[in-house]
Amino acid sequence: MTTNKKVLDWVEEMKALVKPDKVVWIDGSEAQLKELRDQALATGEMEALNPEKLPGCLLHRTAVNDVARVEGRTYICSRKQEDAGPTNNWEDPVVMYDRLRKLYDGAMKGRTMYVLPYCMGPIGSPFSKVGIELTDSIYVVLNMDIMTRMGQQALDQLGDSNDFVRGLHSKAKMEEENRYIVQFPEDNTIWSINSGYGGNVLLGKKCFALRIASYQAKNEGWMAEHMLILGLQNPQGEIRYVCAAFPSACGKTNLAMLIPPKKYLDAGYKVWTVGDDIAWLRIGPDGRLWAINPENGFFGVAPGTNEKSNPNALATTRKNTIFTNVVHNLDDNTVWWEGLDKNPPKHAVNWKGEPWDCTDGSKGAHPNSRFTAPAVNCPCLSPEFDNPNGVPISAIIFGGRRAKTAPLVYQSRNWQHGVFVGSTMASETTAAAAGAVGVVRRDPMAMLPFCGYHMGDYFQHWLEMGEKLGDKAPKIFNVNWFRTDDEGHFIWPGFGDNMRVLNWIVDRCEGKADAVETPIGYEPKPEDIDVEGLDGVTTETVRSLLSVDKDLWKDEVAGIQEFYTKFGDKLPHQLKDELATLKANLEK
Ligand code: GTP
Ligand code: SPV
Ligand code: MN
Repeated sequence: MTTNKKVLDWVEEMKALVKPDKVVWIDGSEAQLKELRDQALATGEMEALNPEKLPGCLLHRTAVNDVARVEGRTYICSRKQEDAGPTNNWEDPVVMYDRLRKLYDGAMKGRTMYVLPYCMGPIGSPFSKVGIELTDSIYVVLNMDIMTRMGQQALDQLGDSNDFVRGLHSKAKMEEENRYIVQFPEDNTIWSINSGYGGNVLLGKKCFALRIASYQAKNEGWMAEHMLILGLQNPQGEIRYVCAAFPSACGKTNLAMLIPPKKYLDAGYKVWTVGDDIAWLRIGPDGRLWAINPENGFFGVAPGTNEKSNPNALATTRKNTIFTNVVHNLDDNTVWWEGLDKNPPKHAVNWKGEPWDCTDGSKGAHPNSRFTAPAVNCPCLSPEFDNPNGVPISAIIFGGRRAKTAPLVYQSRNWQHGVFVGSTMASETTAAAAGAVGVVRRDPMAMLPFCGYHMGDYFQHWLEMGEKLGDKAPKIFNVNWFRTDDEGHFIWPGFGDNMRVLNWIVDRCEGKADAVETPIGYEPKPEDIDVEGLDGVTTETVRSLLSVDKDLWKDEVAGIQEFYTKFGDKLPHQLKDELATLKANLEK
C-alpha cells in the first residue's frame, strides 16, 4: 500500500516487538471492513443489531474495569519533566519505553496486527495530519473507520513524508495495573496498552488530535483545542461560526447539534454542526482565526440523548453506528440507555452483559456509554464540514458545570482577559474519566487531561495567538448551563434553549447587543436574554442566573491563586495581572 520507507521500517520494528501471527494493512475498502465486521460478530466481540431499525449498527461491551479514560495512567513523556508541566503525569522517556517494551513484548502472539493509516482533517487540507495506528483490536479499526478518514487515502496523503504519528495499541492482557496511555510528543509517538476503551485506544482522537497536536501547534503557531464548532445561521442567511470548549460530558455534542426553539426556527434560524469535540485552528490569509474539525464522526455520550434533548444526535445514530456499553434490548434487538425514553426494555442485558431488571434500581447503560456515528449521518452537518480551509471563527465560548459560581453567560473584556477566563475554568468531574464524579476541579480551556506540554507555556501560546490576531481575534465568552436551585435542579432549561444565549453572543460579536459591566466581565441585561415561550423561566430567573455573588467569587479568587502557584515562573504575568484586576473589582 505504500513505498514510504519510514513507515515500512517502523511497522517492521513494532512487529518484531509485539510478534503478531499476522499483519493486515487496512485499505479502507468496504470488502475488507465487511470481513472484519463478520469476524468480530463470529467471535462475539460485536453483536449485530436489528437490520430494519438500526441498519449497519453494532453493539460492543468493554471490560467492566475499562469504561473511561484513565487520567491517572496517562503520561506525557517529554525528555524534560519541566516540558510536561505540573498538570501531567511524567516519566523519563527512556524509562517509559523500557517499561512498556516489556509489556508489548509478544503481546500480539496468536493475534493479527492491523496497520491502520488515518488522516485527521479533510484529505488534502493544509490543516490535516496523518497518523498510523497499529492495533490488535477490530473494535478499534471499525471505530477509527467512523472517526477518521482512513485507509489508502491517508497513505496517499502522507506520500514519502516522515511526518506521521506513530501509534501502537495492544489490548495485551487487559491488565488494569499495567494500563498505560503514553504520549511521547518529541517523537510523534503514542503507546497505549491494556485498554480497549474509546479515548484510551482510538489514538487519532485525544492522544493525537489533542495531546500530540497541541504540542505541534505550539511549535508551529496554531491551536489544537477541545472544542465543538458550530455555525449559527440567521434569517438573512448569514452564518457565524463559534467554537466552544467544555470539559468532557459537559455539553459539546449537544450544543453543536442544537435545534433552535420553534419561534427561532419559524424566523429562519438554524444551527450547522462542523464538529462536536475537537477543533484545529489556524490564522488564515485574511488574518482571522479559521477552524477545522479533524474528526469524521462523533464519539458521543449516549445517556441523556433523546428525541427532545438532541434529536439530531439520535438521528445520527440510526445507521452504521457502533454502540458501546449501552443496554441491549432483547425484545427487538435494539439499544437503550437512561434518558432515552421512559420505557426501559423489560427483556434486556445491561452494559456488563448481565440480564437486567429495569425495576431493580441499577443503571442499565454505563454513564459513559457512547455511540460512534458517522458525521455524514448528521441531519444538520455543515456544508463546510469537508472544506479544507475550515470556517472563520467569530467567538470562542468556555464553560463547565458550576452549581453556583459562574453566571449563565458573560463576555471577557478582551482577548487577554478571555485567556484568563479560560485558564481559570472549573467544572464538576464526570463519568468520562475514571474516578470520582461531581468534584469541582480546575480544567483550563477544558484541556487539563489533554494538553501535551506545560500548561504555563500553553497559556503563553494563547496570549501570543491573540497578539497575532489583533483586532481580528474572536470574542471570548463563558457560559454555564448547570446552575442549580436549592433542591439541586438545573435552573436553566438548556439544550435547544441555549440558542437564546448563543444569540446574544453572536449579536455581541456583531455589535448588535448591549452589555453591562460587572466585576467579572460584560453581562447581558437580563431582558436581553429572550425568555418568550419558556415554561417557568422569566426575566427574573435570568437575572438570578446572571447574579455574581461576590463572596463566592472571592473564594474563587483564592482558588485561582492557589491553582496558579502550580505553574511557577511559567505563569504569564498577564494572567497574574488579570487576577489582580478581578480581586480589585470584587473589593470595589
Ligand atoms: P465528551 O464527548 O465527553 O467530550 O462530552 P460533551 O461535552 O460532548 O457532552 P455531551 O453533549 O455529550 O453532554 C453530556 C451530558 O450533559 C449529557 O448527559 C447531556 O444530556 C448533558 N447536557 C448537555 N447539554 C446540557 C444542557 O444544556 N443542560 C443540561 N442540564 N444538561 C446538558
Ligand atoms: C472525552 O472524554 O472528552 C471524550 C470521550 O470525548 S474520549 O474519546 O474517551 O476521550
Ligand atoms: Mn471530549
